[in-house]
Amino acid sequence: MNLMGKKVLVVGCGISGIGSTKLLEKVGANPILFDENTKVEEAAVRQRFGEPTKAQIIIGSLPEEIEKEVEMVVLSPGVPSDTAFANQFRNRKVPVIGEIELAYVCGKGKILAITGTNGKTTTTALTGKIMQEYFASSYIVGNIGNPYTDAVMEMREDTVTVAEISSFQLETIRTFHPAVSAILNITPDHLDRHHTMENYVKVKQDITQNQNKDDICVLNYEDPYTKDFAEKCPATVVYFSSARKLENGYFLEGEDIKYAKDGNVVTLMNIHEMKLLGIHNVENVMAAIAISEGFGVPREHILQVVRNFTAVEHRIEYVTTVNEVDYYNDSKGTNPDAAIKAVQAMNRPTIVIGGGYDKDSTYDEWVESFGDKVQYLILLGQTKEKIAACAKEHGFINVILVESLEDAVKTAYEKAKPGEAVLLSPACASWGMFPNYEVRGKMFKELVHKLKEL
Ligand code: UMA
Repeated sequence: MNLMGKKVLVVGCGISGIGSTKLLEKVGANPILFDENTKVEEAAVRQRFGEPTKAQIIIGSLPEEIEKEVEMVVLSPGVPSDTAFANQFRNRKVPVIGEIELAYVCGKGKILAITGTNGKTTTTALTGKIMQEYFASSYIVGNIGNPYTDAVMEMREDTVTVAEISSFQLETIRTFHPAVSAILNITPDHLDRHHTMENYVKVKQDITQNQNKDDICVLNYEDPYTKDFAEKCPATVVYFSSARKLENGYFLEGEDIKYAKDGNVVTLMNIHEMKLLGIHNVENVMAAIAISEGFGVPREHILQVVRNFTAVEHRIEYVTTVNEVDYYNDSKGTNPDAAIKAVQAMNRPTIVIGGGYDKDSTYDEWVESFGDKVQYLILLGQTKEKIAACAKEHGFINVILVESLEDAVKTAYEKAKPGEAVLLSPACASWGMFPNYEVRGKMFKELVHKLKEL
């Protein structure tokens, strides 16, 4: 794509918008960075560039004369692609792409791309580590928190990029073509953005849209949406399963992870050799092994990295112990399914801190998963009343509503008995109270560490 001299409108002044603008300047384009939120401050955005920029920054509304001159639009993932704003450009035949597509067309090397409702951060981090310790040049990018565009200028022909790709990012790909893709699972999430489950499933499957049979797509045999997708998938499918023996693919049998080819089975490792906990992490590990072997990395190298790999920050992350109570940060538990997995991973009475931004999720299954394990549910944010009503319907009455994360931690501290656990696992996005789940998780950890001073 020749971007030289092109007037490109970049929408969203977050890390993707800044990454896209920097990259566009470096490849000779003429970017204009735009954000609809009037609370965004131009000076602060310029500071976040960390280097001088000639790009014009517009906050609030876009002047008509600029709108008319735009030759291409790059959307940040948080900007929905089906809005009147984006459509006015499409109507004028102005290409509208996303940050991932921009990075892909400007980048070099091979891409391994991972999506799914849950587990994608851990799988991406693990696959990335396997690649980083094997190849001379490799990057871990995408929804994990490192904009793909930031890495592009450093890329070489032999670079291997491991990308965590969200459904938001998949809305605006066009030629993005991973050598290996993975769809780990699909459960309801982001329905406020994608409107229907059907749309959400379709957009996840779009990760394979430019793949062919020379490429690989790793799918979860135990998830109906991903299992059935094999029939339509344009790539060669490799399955993994945590629940049954497969004729071909990676599977868990007893405590062993095994691989079968045409019914010939070899044992790869015992799950107790892993430092990661929980069955969902066994699935993430199997997916990472499948992706890496599919890409040609030797098995022994892969297994060595798996054995040493520890949990990702904000994903059932142990924080500390105060008064014999263990505190866990699962701020990345931003939907009910992820939050259920966190409850399941706890092996003692637990106080859960939840609630946040409303994504039109339902919380019944989450509350049902509490059983006798969850002692109290402390709720904050936009969804607190909705979740409290749901808990009541299911007969769970130990619900406490609070106004802030600080109050939530204090309340949990007061209620917790020695030997119990406190788990921040909100089942909701952080938006509204925090800019992202990382800020929420970091604040939780700070508040927990402060409890030691009481
Ligand atoms: N904005 C507009 N118009 C809109 C919507 C947003 O102008 O219609 C502006 C906002 O005012 C804001 C900016 O866009 O200033 C924010 O852009 P963004 O939301 O795309 O945020 P980034 O900082 O660029 O971060 C994005 C991802 N954010 C989202 O998808 C919401 C990050 O994923 C990702 O790590 C980053 O790109 C790098 O790739 C976060 C996330 O919550 C972690 N992802 C969701 C999830 O995991 O569930 C999908």
